[in-house]
Amino acid sequence: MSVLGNRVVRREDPRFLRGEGTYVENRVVANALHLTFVRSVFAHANVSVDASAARGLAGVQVFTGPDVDLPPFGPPPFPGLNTEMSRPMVARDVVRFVGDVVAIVLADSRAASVDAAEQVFVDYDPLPAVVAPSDAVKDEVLLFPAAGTNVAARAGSPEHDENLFDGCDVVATGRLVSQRMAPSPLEPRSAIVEPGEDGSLTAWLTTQTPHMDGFVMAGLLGLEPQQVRVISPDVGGGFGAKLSSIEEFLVAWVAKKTGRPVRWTESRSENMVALHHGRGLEIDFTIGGTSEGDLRAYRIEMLQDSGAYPGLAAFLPNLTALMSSGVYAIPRIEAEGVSVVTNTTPLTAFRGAGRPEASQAIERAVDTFAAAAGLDPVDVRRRNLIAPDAFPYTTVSHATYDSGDYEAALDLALGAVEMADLRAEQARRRADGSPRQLGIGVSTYVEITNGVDEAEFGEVEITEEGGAILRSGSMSTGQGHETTFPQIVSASLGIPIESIEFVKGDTALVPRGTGTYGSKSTQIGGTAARLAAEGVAERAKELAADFLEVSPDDVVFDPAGGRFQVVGAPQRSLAWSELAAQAKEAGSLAELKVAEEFQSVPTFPFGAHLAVVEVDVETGKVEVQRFVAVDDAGTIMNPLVLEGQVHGGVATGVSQALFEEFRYDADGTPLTTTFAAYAFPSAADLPSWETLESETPTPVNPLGAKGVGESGTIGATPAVHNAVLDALAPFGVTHVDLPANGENVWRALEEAKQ
Ligand code: MCN
Repeated sequence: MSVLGNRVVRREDPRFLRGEGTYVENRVVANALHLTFVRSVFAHANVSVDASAARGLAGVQVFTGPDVDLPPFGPPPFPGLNTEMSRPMVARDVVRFVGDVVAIVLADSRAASVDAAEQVFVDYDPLPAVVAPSDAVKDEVLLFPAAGTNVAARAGSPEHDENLFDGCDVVATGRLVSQRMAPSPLEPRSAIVEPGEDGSLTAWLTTQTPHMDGFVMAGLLGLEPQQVRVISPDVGGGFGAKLSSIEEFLVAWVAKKTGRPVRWTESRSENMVALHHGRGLEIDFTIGGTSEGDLRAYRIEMLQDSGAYPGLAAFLPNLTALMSSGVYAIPRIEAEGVSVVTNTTPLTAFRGAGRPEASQAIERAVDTFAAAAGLDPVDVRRRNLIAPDAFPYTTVSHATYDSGDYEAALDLALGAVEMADLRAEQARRRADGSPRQLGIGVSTYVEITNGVDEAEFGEVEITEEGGAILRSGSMSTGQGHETTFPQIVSASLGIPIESIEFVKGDTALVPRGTGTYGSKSTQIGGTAARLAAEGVAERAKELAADFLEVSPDDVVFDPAGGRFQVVGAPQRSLAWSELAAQAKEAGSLAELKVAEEFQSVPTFPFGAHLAVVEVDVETGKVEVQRFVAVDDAGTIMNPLVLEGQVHGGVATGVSQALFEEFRYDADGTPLTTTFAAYAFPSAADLPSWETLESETPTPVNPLGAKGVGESGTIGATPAVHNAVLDALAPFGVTHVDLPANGENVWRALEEAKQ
């Protein structure tokens, strides 16, 4: 039986559980300079920097804006982003958020560099700050006066069809604010950059994208790409936010400038303001349909907070628009988005990136419509789901879904609970006026992985012992690739996974790669590994035929046993170890090395989540009592790893529904910069999830796999949000802000009373 598809225990876990992982910060470097960034404490101000006192300290060097001869860091190369809003690598005259870099301080120890940073005096002349996107869009206070606007990008079309809701008996409106979140990886960012004598650099980075970082770093510093080696060892979570950022490039610039190794590790509070945030999208929705429950039209108007410098988030409303139809066949959709800069931490991709927002909006919209029409929200969903025989299916929002069975996923989730009993218990509590009301919420979702048709690299090489080395351009920041990728190769070669070395995250050892984001690794990186393994098996068959002195047509390869067998002669066969030994002797071992690149269109994972919550209507406190998750990511490589991904994803999704929100005061001062103030949940705050398996292969890659790394997050938030509102329905509450817990629930109840 193939190892693929089995619950193989993660190979990397013993290392992590014993504290034996190797992170950037663990690296011991002789003679290193320790870097501390001096960061703005004002959200918007003109600044002048006096570094003379710090520069007078023994062993201390300081670089301020004018010292750093690097061009400003522009928005990523997505269409439509305003290029007049670039970020100076070190602020010169003006700072635009609390956390903007104003100076770089170097010393021989971390303590000395932190102390010296306190001797850098920054004179702030405060400017009015604009914090709310709804204020920024008025263009009264401009972050980039030369641009003449705060608008960083637009999505969709501003044109409205006056007749969009024609023929709708029921039209409902609502608002969804997908609040700003701090990605909060367990491991904050670290960078060590070591200059070589030949002018090259070796950069140890906590990153999801080593190859891209090396490429950008070389370009910025005027080096050839091959002069920069990026090594990304174990990474303690990325969640979308550990992409190229200015800090790592500044560490590299300083290392090149001083000729000494330079190291930097951010503190938790620094990470909370400096690592880019996620979400921050406001959506006003209108949904219309017939009184029987057929959805006919849907419109969303989006306002995206991009933070002080437009990054990936400024582009994300395009993705939200693309996925706006969700799992439903809606004949008319309009989506319009505006992204604005504000005096806050820049926003980027965060687990789900654009797709959670789409599903949060459509799933709230469907429940809002059902309430307005007096229909059961599950019935409305069922009535409008895209049928299983309709794939490939192109939505009016221009996404072509590859495969799916949305009703089967919904039925699976519903089948896990006794809905009649739950509704009876809910009715009993409503009738009794119990302070602890029950709510049941459902979401059915679809998302997009490998959203921009990317390609990934994979190479398989047979070792002289008959094991294999797999080199992958994908990167793992906790997703378990060290287990699942060798499983894929093992299934094609019959070499046990223990004998497959997995190499990733080092640009000197892996020639190309895109890294990890958009839950694309398995479908493209995994497929590249599979194709490379098959290529190796093909070549090996020819060598085996040579050694066995028969024609290649007379050799069959048995991938289960890892053996090359002469047809009709059971005693004549070669195992990998025998083949490799003979190939080595014959000087042909190098032939057993194949590199592949696999490119594909996106895939569309889907699922259904169901939440049962108890809401204390006196305090607003919400507790999740049950949570059922069906997440279909096509063919499953490893159910254990997949469940782990769903668990983590659901935790993030539930946490957005109930706990986390990054907040600022009206002046742009962040209020939630520690885990004491930012409600990041621990395992104790979250219930056990019930995950149910569903497997609908995609036709777009030979593995049949879609992505799963973000799915749990995308389905979970609206299920919990809907459940809380279901509990509050008898009180006349129709809207509660996220996180839908505590104060926000209490406020919604108070407002409804009035
Ligand atoms: N898998 C599987 N069967 C499938 C699909 C995936 O067994 N049909 C397995 C894969 O082989 C892989 C894991 O599940 O081991 C996730 O695979 P995939 O969905 O292809 O996603 P990526 O590996 O590209 O991971 C990226 C995704 C993203 S975008 C974020 S954000 C996220 C996430 O993964 N960040 C994470 N999961 C995370 N998990 C951890 N621990 N830490 C993060 O930072």
